[in-house]
Amino acid sequence: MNKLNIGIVCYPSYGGSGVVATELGLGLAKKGHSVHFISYETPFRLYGFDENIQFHEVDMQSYPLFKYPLYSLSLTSKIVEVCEANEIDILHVHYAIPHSICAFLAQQMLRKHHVKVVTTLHGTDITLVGQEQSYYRLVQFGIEESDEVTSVSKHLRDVTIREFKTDREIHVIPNFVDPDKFTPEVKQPKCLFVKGKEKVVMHISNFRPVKNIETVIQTFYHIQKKVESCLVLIGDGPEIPAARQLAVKLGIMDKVSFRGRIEQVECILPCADLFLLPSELESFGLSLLEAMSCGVPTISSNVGGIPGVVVEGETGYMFEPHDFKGMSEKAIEVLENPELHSTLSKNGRRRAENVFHIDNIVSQYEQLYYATVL
Ligand code: GMT
Repeated sequence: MNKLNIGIVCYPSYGGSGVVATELGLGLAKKGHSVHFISYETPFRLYGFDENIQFHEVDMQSYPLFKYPLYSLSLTSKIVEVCEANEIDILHVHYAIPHSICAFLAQQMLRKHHVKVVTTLHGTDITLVGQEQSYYRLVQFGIEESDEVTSVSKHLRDVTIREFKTDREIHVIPNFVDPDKFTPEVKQPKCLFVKGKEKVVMHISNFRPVKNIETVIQTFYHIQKKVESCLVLIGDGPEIPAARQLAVKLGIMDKVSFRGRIEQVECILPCADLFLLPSELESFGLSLLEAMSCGVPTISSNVGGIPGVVVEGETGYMFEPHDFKGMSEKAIEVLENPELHSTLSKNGRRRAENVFHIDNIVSQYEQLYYATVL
């Protein structure tokens, strides 16, 4: 098969859609395709050098007349420039808004270049932002006009079809993990977080309201009453101050460690004895999969696409998003029972390798691209 020239548009910030886009681009480049990332910053997991990868930064112009920056137009213009200069075959945009609309406009401008657009729906572009009245019709249009649309879970596909009243085909291609990168092998000394034999409970997210951080803190509050433990919070976002306040109010600040953004979470995840993710919305839950790949049992909510990732009682346990009582009781049981912990850990690792292996999923996207450019 011919190698393709692929443009990838994504948000570069700390969050699942940017991670998936970046890891996919790296995987495609490894297979010999030429990959061009387009965004306002280098995506946060894109580092090192690969001769098949280029990053193109969107140039933002300011002008006194423009009270608000015209990011979508600047992005469109950059897409056109990159496509023309690099004979892009496939433009794969991650997150529907505004990327699928910019891609559509760029496609119109590029008429003779025949660029095909693939849009991947990630979650909040459909379940939250896309539901805003001012964006709804745009997202609907982006979905209808893309040459192909994929979603990261069956649940998200079903929500999209229902909420956006579309009968177009949406391919489900799940998120993935590289099990050679996310391994159970401990790479950092645990003493970074704990002085003695305390268990490490971990949460990683972008600390947005949907992540339900209050329940993370409440759950840990009940865990630490029974099990000597600490809570390690990785990531940054608007809910950090409230989380800190609650930890202070509950008198557990000495056991809670706010670590901020960490680029290479694979170095730190294996230190965890348990991973918590009680989100109110989650179309997939990539951080759960990365924890599983590192052999870390998970306690999470049961919303959205999570039941497609976690196997109840085999790799972790799921509860209603605000059921901190149920979550903490189960967490204590897992932390106090080494046999149960080890079984969950092995099952999670096996599931990550067998069902969500990066090589299988990158091939699925590759097949879709070939079918689209035919
Ligand atoms: O909430 C986030 O972590 C960010 C958000 C995004 O679009 O960047 O994540 C969504 O996409 C991830 C990758 O496909 C999924 O794993 C997350 O479940 C999804 N988040 C939500 O649905 C809330």
